Amino acid sequence: MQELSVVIPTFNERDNIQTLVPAVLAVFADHDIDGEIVVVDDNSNDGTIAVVRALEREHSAVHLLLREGPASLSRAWLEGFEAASKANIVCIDADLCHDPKLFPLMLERLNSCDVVIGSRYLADATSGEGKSIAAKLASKLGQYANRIFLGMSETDSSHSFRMFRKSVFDAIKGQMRSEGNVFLIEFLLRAKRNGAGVSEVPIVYGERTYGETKLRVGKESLRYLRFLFKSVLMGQRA
Ligand SMILES: Nc1nc2c(ncn2[C@@H]2O[C@H](COP(=O)(O)OP(=O)(O)OP(=O)(O)O)[C@@H](O)[C@H]2O)c(=O)[nH]1
Ligand SMILES: [Mg+2]
Repeated sequence: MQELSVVIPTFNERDNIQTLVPAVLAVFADHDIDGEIVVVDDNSNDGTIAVVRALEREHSAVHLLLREGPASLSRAWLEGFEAASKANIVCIDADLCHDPKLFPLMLERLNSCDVVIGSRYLADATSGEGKSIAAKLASKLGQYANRIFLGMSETDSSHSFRMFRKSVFDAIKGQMRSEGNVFLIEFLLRAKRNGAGVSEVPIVYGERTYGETKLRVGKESLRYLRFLFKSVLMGQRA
C-alpha cells in the first residue's frame, strides 16, 4: 500500500474544497492508497473553514491546519509539507484545476524518481483558456529563463501540481527562503542540486469555476526576477 499526504492550500475556496476532498478520498479508496488530506487555510472568511471542519469530523483522513500570522501561500505549502505524516506528498491547488485521478500514475512514477511534476507544457498536456495573457506570458518566459539561467531541463519548473518523497522536502526545507509562487521554482532547484531525480507527466490543466484567483502577476514577477538575479549571482544552477 503506497502512502500519500495531499497538501491543499486554501484561501476562500468553499465551493471547490467541498468537491475536491471527496474526489481525493475516492481516489484513495479506489486505488488502495494509505492517504491523508492536509488543508492549510489562511483564515478564509467565506465559510471554507466550516466546510473543512465538517469534512474533518466525517473522515479521519482529513486534517485542517489553520495558519497564524499574515497570509502566505509559500508558508502554507511549507507548513503543510511539514505537517504531512506520509512517505510521499502531493501538492495540489484547491480550485479543481488539477485532477486527483492522476495520483496513481504519479505514485507509480515515484518508484523510479524523487519528484514528479504535473506539466502544463509537455506535448500531450492541455491547458484551459481562462488565464490572463499576462499570466500565460510570465509563466512561459519564466520557463525559458529557468532553462537558460538555472539549467533546469523540465518543461514546467514552476507548477504547483507535483508529487515528491517527503525525504526530498526534509533535506531542503531549512534552506527554503522564497515567498509566493517562486517557492515552487526554488524547491525544484534545491531538490535537483541535492540530487533528486525529476520526471514530468502531462496534465489537463482545468479552469477555475468557483471563487477568485489570488495570483498577482506583477508582484510574483518581481519576486521571480529577484530570485533569478540572486541565484545567478551565487552560481546556483540545477
Ligand atoms: N493558505 C493559503 N492558500 C492560498 C493563498 N493564496 C492562494 N492560495 C491557494 O493556493 C491555490 C492556488 O491559488 P490560485 O488563486 O488558484 O492561483 P493560480 O492557480 O495561480 O491562479 P488561477 O488558477 O488562475 O486562479 C488555491 O488553492 C488557493 O486557494 C494564501 O495566501 N494562503
Ligand atoms: Mg488556480
